[in-house]
Amino acid sequence: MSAIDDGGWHQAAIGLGGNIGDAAAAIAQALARLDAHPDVTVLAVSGLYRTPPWGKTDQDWFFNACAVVQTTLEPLALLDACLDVEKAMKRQRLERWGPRTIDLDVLTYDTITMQTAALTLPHPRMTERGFVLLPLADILPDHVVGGRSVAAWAGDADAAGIEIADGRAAWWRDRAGEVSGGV
Ligand code: PH2
Ligand code: MG
Ligand code: MG
Repeated sequence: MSAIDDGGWHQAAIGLGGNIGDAAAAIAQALARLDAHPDVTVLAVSGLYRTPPWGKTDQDWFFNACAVVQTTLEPLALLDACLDVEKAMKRQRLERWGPRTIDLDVLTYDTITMQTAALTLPHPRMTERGFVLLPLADILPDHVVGGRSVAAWAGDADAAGIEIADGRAAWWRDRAGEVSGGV
């Protein structure tokens, strides 16, 4: 598909979260690691959100944030870059939808829809998840997913309990330095 293989820049949204250890610092470090990738530039980061656990509710609250990145990587290569960040940070995950130190999910990539074993775009559950939609609406409100804007989805989302923990634009640059270890 030439829209992907043209060697140019593409815009993708990434969702980040965690609820083991200092998850806010882990999200910040993950963003710094992504930004340090030669083929990925972080363009915008949402506020840092504190969110009640979704799906599996008997676990700690999460920190969540979303980022818009510019990339020359194709979708599956961008997914690999995200998984590489999780691996480099020695991600711990106990079970599906359960506690984890850091999670990076590719949410959208340009306006592409695709369905493979490794990656479905847009992320199949993003329109049900307040912890994704509220932060994403900070930075990509007009982006259309499933026929509606992110802002419209966010307006209808279950926002119960979701709080902004840090609304400063550069919150992640401050906190990325709190965790040692290079890219
Ligand atoms: N991630 C999950 C399952 N549930 N709940 C919140 N609040 N935040 C998350 O990032 C999250 C979740 C699986 O990826
Ligand atoms: Mg996830
Ligand atoms: Mg994931």
